[in-house]
Amino acid sequence: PPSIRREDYLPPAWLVPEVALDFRLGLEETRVASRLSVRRNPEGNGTATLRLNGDQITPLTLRIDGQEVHDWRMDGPDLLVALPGEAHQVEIETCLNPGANSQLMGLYASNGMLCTQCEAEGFRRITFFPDRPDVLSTYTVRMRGDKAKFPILLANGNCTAQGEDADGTHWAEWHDPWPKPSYLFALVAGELVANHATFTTMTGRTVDLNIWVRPGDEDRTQHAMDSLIASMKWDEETFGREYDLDLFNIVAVSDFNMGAMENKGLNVFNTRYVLADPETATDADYDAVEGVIGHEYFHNWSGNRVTCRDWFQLSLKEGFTVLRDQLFSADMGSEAVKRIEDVRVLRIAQFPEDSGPLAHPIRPDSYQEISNFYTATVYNKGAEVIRMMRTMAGPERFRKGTDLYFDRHDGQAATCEDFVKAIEDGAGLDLRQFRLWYAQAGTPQVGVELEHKGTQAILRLTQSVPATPGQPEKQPMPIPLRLALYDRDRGEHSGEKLVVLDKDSDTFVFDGFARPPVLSINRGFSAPVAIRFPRDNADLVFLAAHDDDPFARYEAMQGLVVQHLVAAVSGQLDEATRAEARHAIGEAFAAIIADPALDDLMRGELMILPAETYLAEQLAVSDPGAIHAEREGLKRWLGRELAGPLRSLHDRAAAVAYARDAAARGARKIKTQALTLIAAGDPAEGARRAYAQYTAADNMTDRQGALMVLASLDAPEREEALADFHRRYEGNALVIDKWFSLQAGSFHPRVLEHIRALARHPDFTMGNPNRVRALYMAATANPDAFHHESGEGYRMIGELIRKLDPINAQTAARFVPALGRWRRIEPVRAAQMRAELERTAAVPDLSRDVREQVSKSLG
Ligand code: HT7
Ligand code: ZN
Repeated sequence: PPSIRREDYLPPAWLVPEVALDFRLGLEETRVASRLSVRRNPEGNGTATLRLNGDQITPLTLRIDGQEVHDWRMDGPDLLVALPGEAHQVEIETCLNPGANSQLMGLYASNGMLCTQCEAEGFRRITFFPDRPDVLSTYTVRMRGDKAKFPILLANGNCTAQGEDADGTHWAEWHDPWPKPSYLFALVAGELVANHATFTTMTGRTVDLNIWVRPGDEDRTQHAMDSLIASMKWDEETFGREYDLDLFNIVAVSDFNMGAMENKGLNVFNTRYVLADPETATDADYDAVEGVIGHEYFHNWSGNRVTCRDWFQLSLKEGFTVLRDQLFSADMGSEAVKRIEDVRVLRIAQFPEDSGPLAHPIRPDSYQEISNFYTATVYNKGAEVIRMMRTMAGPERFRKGTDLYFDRHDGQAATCEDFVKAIEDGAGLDLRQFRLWYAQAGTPQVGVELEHKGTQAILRLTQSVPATPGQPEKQPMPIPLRLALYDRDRGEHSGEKLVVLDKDSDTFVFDGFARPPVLSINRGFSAPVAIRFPRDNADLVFLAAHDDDPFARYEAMQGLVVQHLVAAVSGQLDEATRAEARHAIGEAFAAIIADPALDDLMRGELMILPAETYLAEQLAVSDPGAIHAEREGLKRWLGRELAGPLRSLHDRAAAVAYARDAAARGARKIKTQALTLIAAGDPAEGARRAYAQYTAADNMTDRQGALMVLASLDAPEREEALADFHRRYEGNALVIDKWFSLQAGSFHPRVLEHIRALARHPDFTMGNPNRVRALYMAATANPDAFHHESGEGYRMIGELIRKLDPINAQTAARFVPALGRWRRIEPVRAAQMRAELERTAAVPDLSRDVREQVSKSLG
């Protein structure tokens, strides 16, 4: 398939100021009549040909200014028609079968309900249109359908009229006054009930809020509603952004390709990010609901009021909105814990992407299929890049920049360059060199050396940005590093500093140190870089115990373990060094368990061992089996060494009653962490405690945590608890997803056999992305399964991709990057991974989504 290139951007030749859509709704047949008012764009190339994008649709009729015409032609999936004048009315009819739409893009059926997903290019599966984000139109939508099947009819904006007829149908008309690109169009029809509330905006307007779900689910929507109201208030207070319609609707659907969609005034959500109650949702699920509700709501300004000029600018809305949702969640809970969680996600999901065959800048230069670019790089690294500007400017000046951005570009389709310029002008920063962060892929490696001479601490920093596909040479980028130098006797520092490394290498001198200080660097993870700083265990133990930056404290703990495990898997450890490192780690763990100044949420973060993917990232080529064995070996050792303190911790946490406050959530977090280590050290004791935790649980966090531990054990309690869980939650799709994930993610010796059996379970279906992800994403993330030395895990994922591709290409393509990492894996496994990619590449009718990912992964 051809690549679309950023440098080829041309403004649209024709604009569409107004659109009227008329839907006759049916699950098997929906008729769509569209009327587009089109006019020539003075900034376009003057062509008389109007190009209307389509995808798997054909025009039934085409009228220009009321007259049926036949001299149109198709150019592949697109419809071309020549228009003589400056402005015309174009009317087109199409006919769709939503029930047969398994790709879940465009108009589709989900559990008897009709709904749409148009980002990025789904609108062209509904009707012919210039389906590009820089064509903004006001929409009027009429829809008619069987009242019994579709009692609720929703679209963007406000409902302006409705009625019913004697034939059992009813209709509604919706009008959205805000011009928007087609990707923000939405329509929903079905049997739904609402949790309703109101919000009074900063200027005193009342907004009606509805969260629509299937009857029976309404009791699980209050957390989503509270999160929505908190988001609306937070955006007013933090970014000065007020909601701009009288109505805000959210609809939850069970079949959805991603998390949620920010359609103007009518957000559509995966049920997973709406429904929550203590019995069925974990604390992590609650946090995810809050974060995604906030994220979609914040898009109303960062995405909808100011949208993207073209899809290369995706990070303009996604990177910025992720930053906004991260700041929101930090304000709602623990800032320190949220930062650690966000960095963990970045390291597990984005760092491997940035160092593999699919690496791309946050503003890509080309793509074949845009759906493949909804990546951790565009989203999470995009957020980090904007966060760096905020760090350099400080929050107040950054706010001046964002105010200027919203003022300047309200109602426009903007670029990343527009954003940077507004921050530059509003915050008063010079961002000339900083723009490289938008253009260069790859995670910068920052080398650190600290020398002590007389009373001076001399800090030497170097940077190198690795070569990535299509970018062999890189230039140095400005890297803001927050740092502190600790007096190791007093355990204090004399103030944090911000240095900006903007050259290949630089030296910074700090005076006033009689003894060599301990360096705390990249505090708060001020830059998304990899720090290369080999250091003594003693310094790391010092920082893990003393650093007043919670992230740096976490980082020291991680460093201690990473340094040890990387040396262990590289075969560089003699027994004495292993014992010394384990001792240091054990001491640091014991201190964390005992530290009365720590809250349990933070204690829980400090006790999380680095992920295996992050460990693999430290090595040019890794053996996943060796990494897994060493990491599990350390867990076993910690479980035995700290058996007493871990049991006391588990007992203490188990005595805390269920509540949603931070203290009780912290107790639940450390409860399962303690249990995991106890089980590693003593499986019989682990099984006994886990089963007790499972049966006593009055909430999903405890129940899932206990079941997770049991799922990895070869104990009789395992089968009993798994069977009970399935019985208890039969019919609750989101909880049954957990049942699939827990088993696929387990370290049970027969995990691959279990996964094969689960794929044949009557509850498994390829038609529901949540279920597919529950089983197979968990399997892909499980080194015991995916990297099994037999190669069976790779074969399973290869088969999945090929089988799923014709059903849901977007979801299938998301499994390719795991196989695409073959170059970084030891040769025997690498050959097996590559073979699966080649087998997939040989399939003749592969989707564009999978084809792009596979060919780049092999290339
Ligand atoms: N902006 C939304 C993107 C999205 C999407 C993209 C491709 C295919 C399906 C999709 N569903 C939603 C989600 C967001 O970032 O808010
Ligand atoms: Zn988004």
